[in-house]
Amino acid sequence: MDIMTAFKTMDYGPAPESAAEAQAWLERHDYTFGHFINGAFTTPNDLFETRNPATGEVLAQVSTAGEDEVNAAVTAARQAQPDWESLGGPKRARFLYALARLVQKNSRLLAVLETLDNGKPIRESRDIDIPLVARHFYHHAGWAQLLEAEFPHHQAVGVAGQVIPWNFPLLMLAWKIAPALAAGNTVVLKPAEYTPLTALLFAELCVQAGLPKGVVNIVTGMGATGAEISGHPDVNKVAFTGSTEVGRIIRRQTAGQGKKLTLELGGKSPFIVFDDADLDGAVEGLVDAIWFNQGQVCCAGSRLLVQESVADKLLAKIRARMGKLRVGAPLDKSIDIGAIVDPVQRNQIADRVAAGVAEGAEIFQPDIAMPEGGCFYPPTLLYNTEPAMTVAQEEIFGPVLVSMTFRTPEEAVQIANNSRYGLAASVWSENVNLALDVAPRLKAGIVWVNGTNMFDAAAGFGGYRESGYGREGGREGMFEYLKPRYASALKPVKLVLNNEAHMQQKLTTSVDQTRKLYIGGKQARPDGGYDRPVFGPKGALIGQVGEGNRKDIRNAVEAAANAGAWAKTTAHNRAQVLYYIAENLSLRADEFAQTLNTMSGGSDGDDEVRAGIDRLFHWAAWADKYDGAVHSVPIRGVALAMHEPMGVIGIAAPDEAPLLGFLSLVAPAIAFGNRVVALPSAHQPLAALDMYQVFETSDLPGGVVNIVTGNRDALTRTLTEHGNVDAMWYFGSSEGSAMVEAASTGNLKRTWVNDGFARDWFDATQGAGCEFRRAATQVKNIWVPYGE
Ligand code: TAP
Repeated sequence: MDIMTAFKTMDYGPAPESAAEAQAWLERHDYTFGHFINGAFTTPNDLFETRNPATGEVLAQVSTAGEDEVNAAVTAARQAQPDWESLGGPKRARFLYALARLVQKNSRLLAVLETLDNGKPIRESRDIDIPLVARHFYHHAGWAQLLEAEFPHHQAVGVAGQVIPWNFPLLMLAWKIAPALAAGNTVVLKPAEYTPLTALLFAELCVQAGLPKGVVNIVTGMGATGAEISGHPDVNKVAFTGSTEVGRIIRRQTAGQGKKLTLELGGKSPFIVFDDADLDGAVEGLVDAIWFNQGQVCCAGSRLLVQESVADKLLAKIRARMGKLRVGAPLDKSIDIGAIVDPVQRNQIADRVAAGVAEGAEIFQPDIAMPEGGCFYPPTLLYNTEPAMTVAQEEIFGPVLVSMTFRTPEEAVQIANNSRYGLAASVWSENVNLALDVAPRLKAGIVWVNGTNMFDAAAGFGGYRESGYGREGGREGMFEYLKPRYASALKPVKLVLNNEAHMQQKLTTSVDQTRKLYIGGKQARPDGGYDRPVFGPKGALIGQVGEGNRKDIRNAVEAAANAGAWAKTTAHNRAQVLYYIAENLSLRADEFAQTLNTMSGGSDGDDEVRAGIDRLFHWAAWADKYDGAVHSVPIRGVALAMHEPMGVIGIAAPDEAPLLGFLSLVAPAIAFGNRVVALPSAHQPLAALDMYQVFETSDLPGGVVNIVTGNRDALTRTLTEHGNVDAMWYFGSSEGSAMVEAASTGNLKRTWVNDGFARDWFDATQGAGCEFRRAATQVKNIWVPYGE
């Protein structure tokens, strides 16, 4: 083509990136790879192929790790961990810094290899994925440097088992490995079967960086290999990114194993366009939201919600823009949309689109050139859809935008939140008041205002609801790889004489007072109409409490859910109520001490009441001081990290310190705006129950704290399985902890359990440390770029 013709047509010419270096690297390895265990590659065995999805050609053969290989990797990580941790943060920082430098030095090779293996456009791997990988290692070199000062009283968790998906192979590896190493953990990581190559190249960089043997181990394989890692008894922490379905399996598998768990799962993120938005800007935003990485992005803006008055105009602009998208060879620098990772995925996308059309959605696909061969799918718009349709509820995980309309901001929020997911959201409006009013109301871990898909190592990433829990990046991400130092020294809870056993005894004494349940701010008779006796240490009947059942739990959860105004009241008001509760408890201190002594047979009830009052003061003081942050992210604008309440928290209070334990859990929960359904100590419930009289006189709105007694294990299960409970805290036996973790899988609620260990509730760190603040809140990051 001559210059004049090119000028007249303004067509893009081909601009292919060379694959020669990546091919040479593959050739050096004879196109065959073993696992990277204890600092060296193993002899390849049990091979499977990894292919270039753009052409279908086989790139290399990779080994499948079975039980033996995973054992060897975990053993290597275990042996390396103590020395790695005791190196100290500043020395570990040097290694992380070296890895960051090596990623930068090899960035072109890494980008090309990523594009070959995954099919994503080289523009994205070169300009987004790999720079973010380097950024992640630099950022976490910083955390390693500052660890002792910034995370006092904490230590590494131990060996981290990490399983990642195929959509951002090296970036997900960086999100997992960098914080783990910074905190002093060692790792065993499995990349996805479709995209193992950059992880194997990264293993070589670990050797070049002089990383001690066994600190990083990479094993390849399929889902079964992932399951070997997540279920391994010697793995202390599991970090998983992938589908909600597999996340659930891992939650169930690890229940009761005492492992720390983070799940970064799927999403169906809303992209909300108000009528005053810059529509052209929003269209470009959509290109990034849903056609970035072929839409194979967990936080893809896959649900377009557009205000009805501008819907036709915006959809016309979107159609026109779609007609200009270039689908083609991913190594070509001028294409927008590359290949879908595998034919299995492409077929799944096609099936889901067909199902949407069958459900009544209308479809638009632009008339653009599609490559011949390879695994490609055209950019697609499904419109005239309804919020209840499957395509509006379930991930398609491809370049498919599903559009619907709304009339008012309230309706936009309602439709946006009508999802089991809660990963990200994007809000488009030129009215800052509107955008910043809507952002906090969206149930999502990340909200972008007039932007989308902005990521940075300094800002935590992670979801609400069934998009998983835990954050990756930032200070909050570091906590996921640390545990409090005192945790290693805890002793198992002492088994107390079970109240149930006493119940076989004949009731010979009568008591004059029966404590009721406390639901919605009112004392309530249990639904079943039965009471249960409470016995003193020598078997004497000392009181009766309500025999609550499933119905009572449901009523209590409903009351808690209806008390949502508590989250919106000012922190100052919440503090005042807590001060008032403390004051009213202190007026009745002697009476509470007497009840505690009667229940325990001891004489130190007054110590516990005093400590309980202090605890209430402590959390009253904190109510208006747990500030968020403004992250230092590389945009012209701000990323605001806000601490939001979890919502409704179920609390099964401990047997040890039955009043102090109860108050130590309920007080931080309500201080930060949560509502609570609490189950007091099973065998010493009376003092905690008497708190309802204190609550009633302390201006605590009805429904903020609800108390139900009865068969604690059965009530705990009902509470944990309840779909409207957002988090469950359990302090009891190891069996109970396992049950709670297993039963939480329904709505993937956050759990906080004691694994059967007793803490010292009188101790300031164990009974009121920073983990209470973190358990009571979740971080929402709101990105607000600015400038004309
Ligand atoms: P999954 O099928 O869940 O696979 C993720 C990883 O888990 C892969 O390495 C997979 O191995 C492995 N795996 C499969 N079954 C397992 C089991 N029973 N136990 C342990 N590991 C197991 O997800 P995917 O299809 O690769 O990725 C797409 C999903 O990831 C989407 O839902 C997306 O939203 C989500 N995602 C979320 C995020 C964040 S940050 N929230 C980021 C990226 C992706 P194989 O590769 O061999 O199957």
